[in-house]
Amino acid sequence: MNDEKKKGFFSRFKRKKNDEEAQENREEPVAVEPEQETEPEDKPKTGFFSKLKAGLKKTTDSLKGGMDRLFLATRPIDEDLLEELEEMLIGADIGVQTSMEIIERVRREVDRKALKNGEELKEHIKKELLRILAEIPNKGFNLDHNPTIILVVGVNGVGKTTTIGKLANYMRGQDKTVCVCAADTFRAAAVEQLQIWAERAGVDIVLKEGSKDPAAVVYDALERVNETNADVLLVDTAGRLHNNPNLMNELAKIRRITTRDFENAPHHVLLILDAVTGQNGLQQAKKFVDKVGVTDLIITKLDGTAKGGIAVAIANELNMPIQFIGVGEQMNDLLPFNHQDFVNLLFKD
Ligand SMILES: Nc1nc2c(ncn2[C@@H]2O[C@H](COP(=O)(O)OP(=O)(O)O)[C@@H](O)[C@H]2O)c(=O)[nH]1
Ligand SMILES: [Mg+2]
Repeated sequence: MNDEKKKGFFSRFKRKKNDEEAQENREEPVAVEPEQETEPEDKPKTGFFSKLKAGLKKTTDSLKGGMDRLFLATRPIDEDLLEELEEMLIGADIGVQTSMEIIERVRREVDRKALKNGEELKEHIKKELLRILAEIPNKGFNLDHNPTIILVVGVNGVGKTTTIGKLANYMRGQDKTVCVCAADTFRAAAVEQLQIWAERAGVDIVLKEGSKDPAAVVYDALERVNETNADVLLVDTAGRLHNNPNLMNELAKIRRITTRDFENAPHHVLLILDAVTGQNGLQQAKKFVDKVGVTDLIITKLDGTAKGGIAVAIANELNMPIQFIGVGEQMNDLLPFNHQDFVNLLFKD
């Protein structure tokens, strides 16, 4: 594990404690069942890696056939191979733009005879994907502000409420006191759903029975956080269609309210994206980025798609860091995103 990776990992949840404790956090990012699996030798034995592996299984299974054909030491790099490679990358939903970018660079390497065969090509592709992900500006998902105010946004059904439940649980595991705010007042069921998650995660919740005014609920939540000195406030929001101007105005209003009460708030605006929706989600995502000042991404439902490469396309095309990924519906199915683990797993032998 190199220093860059360590740094990225630690900066996600910077704590003002000593390194030893930080190391403990790194060992157990989420409480997961240990599994009987062989992990790469350079990996610490944590449930984290096997959970990631299980979450990406559909994608790795679908990539495997192509890799077995393409990445062979005996296979010279010619036009046929590059065409198949492009197909494979686009098939994994890495996206046309990102795939072309990679192929372009591969061609350059081939031209200067730096790549001789499929095996070397595989290493090069991994390097390219890592470069793409590493070049995305990323301040890390720190919770340094007291309180840290986090808005969670995205279209309907992408997994906002579920992810808030998982995040609340995760942060509690980091010894943070968390409060969640039910500002999706659009549907009554949304409030109930968040209540269930808050109970599961054992965190405080602010809601307003029968209210149709999300800003009013947020206002109450800010007051509560002030009173209770909670470390983190997670605000759930409604996710009607991205092209509904009212939703964007509502989100902008929520933003303003938090800024008025707390310096530099909101400290994170998390855009939740559903991996199953693939490229379609990307167009919608751009609207949120433009309109509500998204700072970080969380990609959900990676367990439900064979096209997990979408994570790379999304991060690259939005030029935004992915902080977590969702790999299931349970509380522990949220993993801090680490691009090295992700790329290594996609291109594992
Ligand atoms: N398989 C899977 N399902 C998920 C994940 N995240 C959320 N879901 C499911 O997606 C559906 C919509 O989630 P919800 O949180 O209500 O979305 P919201 O409308 O954005 O708040 C629910 O059935 C969740 O259980 C994930 O990472 N994997
Ligand atoms: Mg919801």
